[in-house]
This record gives sequence, C-alpha cells and structure tokens, in this order.
Amino acid sequence: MKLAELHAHLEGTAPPALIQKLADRNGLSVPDGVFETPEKFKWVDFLDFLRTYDLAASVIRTQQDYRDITYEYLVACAAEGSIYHELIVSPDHAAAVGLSDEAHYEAIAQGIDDARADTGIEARMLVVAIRNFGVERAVQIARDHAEERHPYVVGFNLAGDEAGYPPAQFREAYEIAAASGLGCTVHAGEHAGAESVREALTLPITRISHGVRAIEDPALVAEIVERGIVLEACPTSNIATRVFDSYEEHPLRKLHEAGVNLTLGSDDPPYFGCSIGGEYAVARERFGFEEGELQSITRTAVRASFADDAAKATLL
Ligand code: ES4
Ligand code: ZN
Repeated sequence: MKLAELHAHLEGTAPPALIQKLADRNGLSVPDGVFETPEKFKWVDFLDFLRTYDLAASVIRTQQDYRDITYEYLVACAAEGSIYHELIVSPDHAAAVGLSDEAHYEAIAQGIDDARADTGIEARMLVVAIRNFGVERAVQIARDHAEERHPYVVGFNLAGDEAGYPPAQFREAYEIAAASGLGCTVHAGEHAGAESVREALTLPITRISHGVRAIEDPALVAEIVERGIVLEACPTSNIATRVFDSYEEHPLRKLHEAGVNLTLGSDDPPYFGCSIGGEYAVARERFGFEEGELQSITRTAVRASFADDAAKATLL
C-alpha cells in the first residue's frame, strides 16, 4: 500500500522531543506554554494552536534544524509506506529567525535529498503566506518566488486565520504565483464555511487545503467535481480543532460519494495526534474506504501534485 500527502506544515511536523532537542542545541529554552506534557503540545482552540505553533517554531533557528526536521519527518513517513510529500514551508518563520529564503530552502532540500537517499521517498515544497500577516506580505512572498526559486519549490499556499482573512483578499498574490508557474492551493472551508470555499474557487487554484465544509452547499460540491478541484482532506486535524465533533460527523465519505477527488493529509501531526499512515487507517476503519479506494487516493495525490512530470512519472 503506497501513501502520499499534499498537506503538512513543516514546522508542525516536529514532535515535542525534537523541538526540545533543537532548543537545547541552540542554547534556548522552549517558551512557557508550548508543552502540556513533555510529549504533548498545549493549545485549546485553533487560534491558540497557531500561537503555540509559532512559539514552538521559534526555537527552529538554523539550516541544520530545518534539515533535521525535514529528514526526520520524511523518514518516519517512509516507514509508514509513503512515497511522496508536499511540505508547506514558511518564509515568515524563516525570516523570524533570520534565515534567508535561499538558506531555508537549501536546508530543507538537503533533508529531502538525504531522506530520498536513505528511503527512496520524494518530496517538494509549497511556499505559504500566512493570512494574518496581511495581504501586502502575501503579495511580497509571491513576488519573491516569481522569478528565481529553488527547483523544489513548486507551489503556493495560504494558511493562518481563515475566518478573519477571506480568500479573495489575496487574489493579487495568487495571480502572481500562478503566472510564475507555481501550482496553487489555498486553505479554505476549514474554519469558515461554504462561502469561503466558493471564494477560493475564484482564485487560480487547482486544489483546496481542507475544503471539506463545501459539503454545506451541494451546488458548490457539484462545481468542485465538475472542475476537478482536488481537496486535501485532513480528518483528524478537523476533529482535533473541532471543525467537526467526531469522525461520524465528518463529510469525507459524502464528498467521496459525490465524486470529489480527495487526498489525505496530517496537517500538523504531533499537534493533532496523527500521521499520514494513521489518516489512511482512519479512512479505512472509520470511513469504510476499501484498499482500491485508498490506492486511488494516492494516485489522485500524485496526479494533483505540483511536482514536474518527470518526478511524478517515477512515483506510480
Ligand atoms: C496553519 Cl499558519 C498554519 N500553520 C500550521 N498549520 C496551519 N493550519 C492552518 N494554518
Ligand atoms: Zn493546513
């Protein structure tokens, strides 16, 4: 069984033990309020999660740190049977610790190359703008990647506070990113509803990060199917952040039955208590997906990935 994942935030893949190790190595203490226990991050709701995430990320400082996070995540995923990952990487987090974009991507690329050498896994990066840093910053990030960029940077995403910053505000950033040849996806339909997904569909995107609250509007689901938009569903993330109360309430199966092209992602695995292997297990055990359907989820992910065709051709 082969797995693939288009939706995990790189800083959000580092478990508490790795965050502690990086802090120690950098002569820092992990800020108060990051850990609930030595094994568990502490957060109470989505906005608090974003705060905790930024505090934990503040001890990730060096190229070695970014290489190690990338390597450790990909090797762990390879052990679960995964073959391909798109890692959401944040120029804002790199800038906050004084790393240039070039140094940041070179370090992550080294982690990808080392993980490939040891396990055969493949990965690429999606650069992300964080909504709550504003429209101008998002435009700047799109411009910064429009002309020259690391060859492993293949896409553009938008994350952060969806409810406070609707998708259409970021149209200019998306037009720049798409025109420059980056594949585009956007967080929508997670902490805001169908209207946010509808707005997202006016951007030049081929995928939506989450998008699952499209289920609130059947005509919108039909449009997603008709346009072949791929949803990067992260069911355990959605339960953890209370988008849905339980797996029983989650629309994964309904979206699949409506004909939506779905992929699976872990989003921020140690924060939400999940992994890519775990999400495939959840799809099988809680949502009744059969082996053939799970394999088609992986094929959808490879097809919808923003990697170049030569890289994709080696995957399936
Ligand atoms: C996110 Cl800004 C950010 N970081 C990590 N996970 C996220 N989910 C949505 N926005
Ligand atoms: Zn996400």
